[in-house]
Formats: sequence, C-alpha cells, structure tokens
Amino acid sequence: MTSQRNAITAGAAGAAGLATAGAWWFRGGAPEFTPDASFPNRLRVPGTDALYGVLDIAGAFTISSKGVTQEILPGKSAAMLAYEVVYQGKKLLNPLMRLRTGAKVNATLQNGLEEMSIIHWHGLKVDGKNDGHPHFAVAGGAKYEYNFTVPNRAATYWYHPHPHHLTSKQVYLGLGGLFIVEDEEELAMQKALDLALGATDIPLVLHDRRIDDQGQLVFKPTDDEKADVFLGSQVLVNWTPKPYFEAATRLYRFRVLNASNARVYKLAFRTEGGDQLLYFQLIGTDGGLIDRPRKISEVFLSPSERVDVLLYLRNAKVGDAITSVSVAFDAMEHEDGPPAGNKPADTPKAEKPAEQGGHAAHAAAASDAKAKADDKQPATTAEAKSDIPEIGEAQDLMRIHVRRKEPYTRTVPETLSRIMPINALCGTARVIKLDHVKMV
Ligand SMILES: [Cu+2]
Repeated sequence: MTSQRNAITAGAAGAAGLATAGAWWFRGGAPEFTPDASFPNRLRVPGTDALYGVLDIAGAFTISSKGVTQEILPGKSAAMLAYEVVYQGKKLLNPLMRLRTGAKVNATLQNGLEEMSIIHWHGLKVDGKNDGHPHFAVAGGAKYEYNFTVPNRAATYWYHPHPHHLTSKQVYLGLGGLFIVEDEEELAMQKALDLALGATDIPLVLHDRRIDDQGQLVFKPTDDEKADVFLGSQVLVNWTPKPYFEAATRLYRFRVLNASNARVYKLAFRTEGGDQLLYFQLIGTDGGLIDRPRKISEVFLSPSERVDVLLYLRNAKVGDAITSVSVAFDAMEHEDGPPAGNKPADTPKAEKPAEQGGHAAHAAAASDAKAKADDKQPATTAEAKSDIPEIGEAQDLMRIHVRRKEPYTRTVPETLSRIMPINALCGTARVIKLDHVKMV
C-alpha cells in the first residue's frame, strides 16, 4: 500500500514538474510543506492505507471484529475496535470493499469481541439472513457466514455492526467500513473525469468523537445522553483529527459518509481568508449516481447518509486553501410544526456562493465577508459554549491546500445515469405523523 501511495505522489509530482518547467527538479525536489497549525495532520486516505485499505472482493474471505490499536491523536496509541481482513499477505483494517454489480460476497464474520455482534451491509439489497439483523447476532468467539449476490447499482454503501443495544458503542469504538459498488455508468464517469480512488476520488468518513488526554476514545453516555444523543467534541475525518489534504489544480471527487452516532452536518466548502461558500456539484446520494450533476453550495448529511460530490479546483492557484466545513443551521427549525401557509421559514438570506477557485471570487468573498460580518448570526452567540458543539453549530472539518499545478481539461458529463422514473400513479397517499419520544 505504501508503494502505491508513493507511486501516486511521484506521478502527481512528475506532472507538476513538467507544467512548471521543471522548477522543482532544480531545487532537488518538492518544496517542504508546513501545514497551518489549525489543521496539522495529514489526512488518512482510504485505499492507500492499512486502515480502509482496498479489498477488491474476489472469492471467500474472513472478516474478524477485534480490538486493535491505532493512532488517532498523533503519537498516542488508542485502543479501538476494527474489522480485520488478511488479504494478499496484508492486514487491512475496516477495509474499503469494492466490487461490481452482480458480484458475489462470501464472507465469514469471526466475532473476536467479548460480546454479541453481527455485520449489517448498509444499503445493500440482500435477504434477511444476510442483512445482519440483530436477531442473527453471534456471541463473542462465534462465526457467521454470509453468502449473497449484490444486485445494487453503483454507489457508496457501508457496513457496520448491528447487535441489539450494542450498535452505537461498537460503531463509536471503530467498527465500520465503506462498500463501493461499481457498474458501467460509474466506470464511464471515472474514465471521463480521470478519477482514481485514493488519489482524486477520496472517501471521507466523518466521526465525531470524545478523546481524552491519553488519546483514548471516550464512550460514557449519561442517562440523559442515552435517552437523547451522544455527541463527540471533535470531528475526525477518516479517523484523522484536524486533517489537511494536498490537492492539484484539477477536479476532485469526495464521497462523504456520515458515520457519526448522532451528529448531522451541513457540508460546504469555504475559501480560506474569505468567508464565502464555494459552489460544488452533487453527483450522487445514498442510492448512487443521480441523473445529472446539480450545482449546490451546501448539503445536509444525517448519520449513515452518503453524498458524492465534485469539487472543481482547476481555476485555483497554487497556494490557495479551501476549508471543508459544516455550516451553522437550526437543528430545531419547524419544531412547532410547518410554518403557516407552508411559506419558507424566516431564515437569514444565504450568501451567494462563489465559483470554485476563482480569484475575483476570492476578493469579492473577502470584501463581502467584511460587509456581512456584523449581521452574521453564529449558532451559539449568547449561550455558554461547552466543549461539545451542539448539532447545527458551525465546525471546520478539513483544509484543502492547492499545492500543484496540473493540466486538467475534462468536463463533467451532462448525463451521469439513466434513472427510470417511478410510476407514482398507482400509489396510495398516506399521512405519516412523526413525533419525538424519549428512547428509554
Ligand atoms: Cu446501517
């Protein structure tokens, strides 16, 4: 896996070297990079690391749930849980499983925990026995056989434990991984946009967690939290706290999974030094590619949901920085029911987002931000701030540094997927009233 990462880095540096008339070669290599103090940790990239290393499923395999140690805070070893698959002599933890539509999965779960567990394949259309219902959970030390065909269209799915009353703890402590299904449409898009998993197609798994001074995960919900939600104090991206990602002047795909127990995000990208959101393109959701790209500037992501987005950095300059953020929102909007007359709620008018990486936009963003600084309404102005951000409080997730010039001329296809319309005419309208009750 290390050699693969080196190959990716070397390839990218080589392209940049050509584009800049070999400036780096004369200096004897790429200039040293010092990340800024607010995002000091290099992002773990799924697909190239032991954690989330790629498992291209071909043939039977054993997947063991067990205790492992991994660094979450740099230099501190944390006790975690993970799924381990030994594959071609390598130990993969929470492997990123990948296969084609119609392929078979023949997996044996070896439950190495000291309690019940079972794997649920989130989003896959499989029969009850293979779906990981809590009813089929097995005791610590026991095995469970999975044997199914994946009929799903291409999308980013995921797998996680699903034992009754233990799911939140086991997920929180580390169990869970990505499951990517590919089909003809997906492969065509990857080719059209020159995307490669781990280099320019980057899965981002969001976990909010509490971590003590020793770097250990803390999961001690109070009775109130058990009845409501258990939130983390910081958001990890691919188990990396305050991560940075080095990018080139081209297009990137981010497949974002919210693997947090309860936190909801409103994802956006913001220019650094300005306060303006950037446009990006939504190309897929939980069910896979949508019919055509949609230009958006923010998107909600609830626990277990996925979004597939494209961020276009072709017009960015080397040295630019962009922050991936969760913008502030009112989690209790419409608490007392829908607004009268179904009118849009009285929310502050959204700022007009900027085109990605445009320099005029950067300048405009900066002056715009100044002008709007006074009437901006942060989520927690008056309240005393706890070290656990509320759901809806603004948070910075990751910094993207544009580090290399790269020639890139591909354009996003106008059609991504042919989706058959649903025949809704034969349906019966039903009113479903949702309410909140305490989960005791
Ligand atoms: Cu699930």
